[in-house]
Amino acid sequence: MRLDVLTIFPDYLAPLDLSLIGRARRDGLLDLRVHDLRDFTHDRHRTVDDTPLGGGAGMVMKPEPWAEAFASVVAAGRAELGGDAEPLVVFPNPAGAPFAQATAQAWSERPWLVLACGRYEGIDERVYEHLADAGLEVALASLGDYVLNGGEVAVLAITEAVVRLVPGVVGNAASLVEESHSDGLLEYPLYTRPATWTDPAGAVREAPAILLSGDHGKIAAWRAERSRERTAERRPDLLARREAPAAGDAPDTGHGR
Ligand code: 6GU
Repeated sequence: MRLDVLTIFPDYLAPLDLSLIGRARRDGLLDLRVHDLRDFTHDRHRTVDDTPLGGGAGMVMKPEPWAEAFASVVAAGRAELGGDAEPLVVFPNPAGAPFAQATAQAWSERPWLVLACGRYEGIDERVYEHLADAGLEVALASLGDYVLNGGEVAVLAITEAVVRLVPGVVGNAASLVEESHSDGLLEYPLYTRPATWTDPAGAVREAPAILLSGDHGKIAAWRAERSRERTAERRPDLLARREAPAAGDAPDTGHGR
């Protein structure tokens, strides 16, 4: 998979050299390039923002550096990936469609994502129109109902959620099957040795005996029950949705903006 990240803070993406993502890059499973948006400016101050037309607080990202950056990154990607490769262009944005596990799954099956980090109050709206008119597929994705200062932290999260689903990145693919959200429920509680543990306060804490029974059918049933119970308690919205999926629940898979 190829990932191009556009940002005015390339250093923010340094953690993508670490851990599982770093190993995927070194193993050739992930070709990740980070580009500095300011490299696509032409003035002495490398200006990427200006005051909002019509007035108001904060600054807006200028369209010209974005258009130049996309032209460059998309042309390079097409040349390197060959003939018919086309990117999905993702803008992390609190006003986007909710990014969910199904979004991560869909995007992990794509050959190429361009992740564009906005800052300040946002990006000039004409950039989105221009990209759509140029025939690019554009998606706005939100991590949740709160506001970050820019798209960089969201890109770290989206990249990790997506890349770990690329075949070969997580060594034991079975570990992706039963985790939280893979079936719309939260994961059951986990235990390891010692089966009897005395905590620092002196309390003796036993792991559930059924997990030591060796009866795999009973263990699976117990875990399914705990998943359901935990989801009802912590995320009743997920249970309701499983029973009656509503319009707007369908995670965005990359169409529209
Ligand atoms: Cl994707 N971006 C920003 N700037 N803020 C957010 C977000 C994204 N998701 C939640 N808040």
